[in-house]
Amino acid sequence: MSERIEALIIGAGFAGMYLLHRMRGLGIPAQALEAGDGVGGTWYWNRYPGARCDVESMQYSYAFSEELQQEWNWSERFAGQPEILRYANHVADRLDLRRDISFKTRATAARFDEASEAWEVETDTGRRITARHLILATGCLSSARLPDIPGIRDFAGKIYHTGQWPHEGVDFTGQRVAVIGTGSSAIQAIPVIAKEAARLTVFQRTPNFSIPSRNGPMTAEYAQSWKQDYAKKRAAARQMRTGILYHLSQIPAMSVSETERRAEYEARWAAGGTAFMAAFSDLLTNKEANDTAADFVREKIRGLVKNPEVAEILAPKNHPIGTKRICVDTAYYETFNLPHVTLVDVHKSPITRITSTGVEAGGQTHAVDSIVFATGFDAMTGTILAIDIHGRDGVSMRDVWADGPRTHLGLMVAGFPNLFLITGPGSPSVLSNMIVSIEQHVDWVSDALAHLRAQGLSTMETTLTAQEDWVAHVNEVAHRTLYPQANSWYMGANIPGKPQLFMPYVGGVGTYRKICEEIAAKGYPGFSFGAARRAAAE
Ligand code: NA7
Repeated sequence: MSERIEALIIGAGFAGMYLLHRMRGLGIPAQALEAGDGVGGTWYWNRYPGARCDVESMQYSYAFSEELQQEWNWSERFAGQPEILRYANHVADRLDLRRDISFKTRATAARFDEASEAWEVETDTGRRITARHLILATGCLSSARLPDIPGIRDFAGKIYHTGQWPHEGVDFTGQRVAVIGTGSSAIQAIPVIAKEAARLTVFQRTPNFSIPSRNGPMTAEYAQSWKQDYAKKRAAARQMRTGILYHLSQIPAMSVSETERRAEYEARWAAGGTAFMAAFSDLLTNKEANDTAADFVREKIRGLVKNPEVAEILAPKNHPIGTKRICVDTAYYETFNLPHVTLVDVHKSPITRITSTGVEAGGQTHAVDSIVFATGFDAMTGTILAIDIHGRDGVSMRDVWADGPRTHLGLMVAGFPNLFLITGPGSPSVLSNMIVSIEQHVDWVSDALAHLRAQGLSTMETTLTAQEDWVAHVNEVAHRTLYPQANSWYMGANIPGKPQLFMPYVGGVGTYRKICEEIAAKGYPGFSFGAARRAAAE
């Protein structure tokens, strides 16, 4: 027997939680399914040592409730994973969300039934749910990926993935540890693991640019400067390119002297964080400008790492700075000065296999007790396609997206009525402050459902033409930037065989919001609606 519900939400991270809250406000019966046994999404799964947000705490939080944002106190400039998870749990308690969330339940398949105009959803617990609306709040980085290295199963020690970290934590004291990968997760984890491990061997395939976080305790003055003016500051952040309020320079890098440029980079390096990339207006569009920022960071790396050969391996040269997710660290480069930390250049010495005792690379076996895979995710599409979704005429999402994701606004897919994506491919999503983008998407979807109700409509879907226009626009805007020059997970390049196209929308959070708002205000051009069958028959 299938249960019936008006709106079914998949995922109880920040998107799923806010959706539940909005649905209640609209009087739309809704429930959420969550694979984990708690709320928090990304922050529930990514419990690796050093996991921390790279958006400042005062900005990485919900803005929809003045009470919530006034009552919560962050302890650090950049909150760590445990604190963000505590915040998520606080919100779930405060809004009494858990009663509508089924934990340890993963959606496995969803089929649109044309007769009833509803989604029939299957789960791994055997529960079946029929829902008028299906909303995928599944996150952009939730399908952790182990690389296809032969012999992984032969390893006699312990294997971990940063994105599926054991809840009880891991004590590496006295161990020989390998970390494979040097993306954001590894860059955060390596300095912390190095403090415990007896030996740490880092396997780097592609070096990444990282900016010091300058993290520290939250001061009462700084917190107050936000809290007393939250509404205004949040409104300003929503108009920013990244959804983060910081000083975004309007000056092109090459329009100032080298001395001025350096001074600006030095100031941003000293201030710390991703605002480094906002030092000049054209760092992501002009290669010559970008080179000046990249050279500056490479110079810093050479200054921080004592062994010049190791520094050279750590200095990224194969992509413009910022075209792979810029990392934010605490003492990452300095960790390679420690005598028990070794860097292996996988580019020169490829990993050939995992043996029972360690990692074999470049003809040498590195004996270890534990291997940490910090090898990333099947980003943006992996978790959506893990659900076997069939829309009108039984068409499969996996087929429709065989050459890469196609959406209208990252919100809907042609042929899949009443299926909404939160921060889907084609929206700013991972290029932005995720909570800002989540709130905007949830509000847009909630308004759309309210519109359906008010008009007595039962289905909403994007037209194919609107979708194809949006896909072309996303692509065109991306190719005006340097982003496509990197083999990044934004491009799907980290998954062998995954179609390569630039998935997030680089047009900016403010611009994107305006487009979405205009569409809603004009009565949703580019979307088609179906009248409720019963109403039509009457
Ligand atoms: P990322 O950024 O995808 O990083 C994964 C890292 O793992 C990256 O350095 C990869 O090198 C490396 N990798 C992947 N497969 C292999 C194999 N087979 N051998 C060696 N190295 C490999 O994931 P993160 O978890 O760090 O960060 C994801 C996002 O989460 C981050 O941007 C934040 O938004 C939060 P490659 O670059 O592919 O050569």
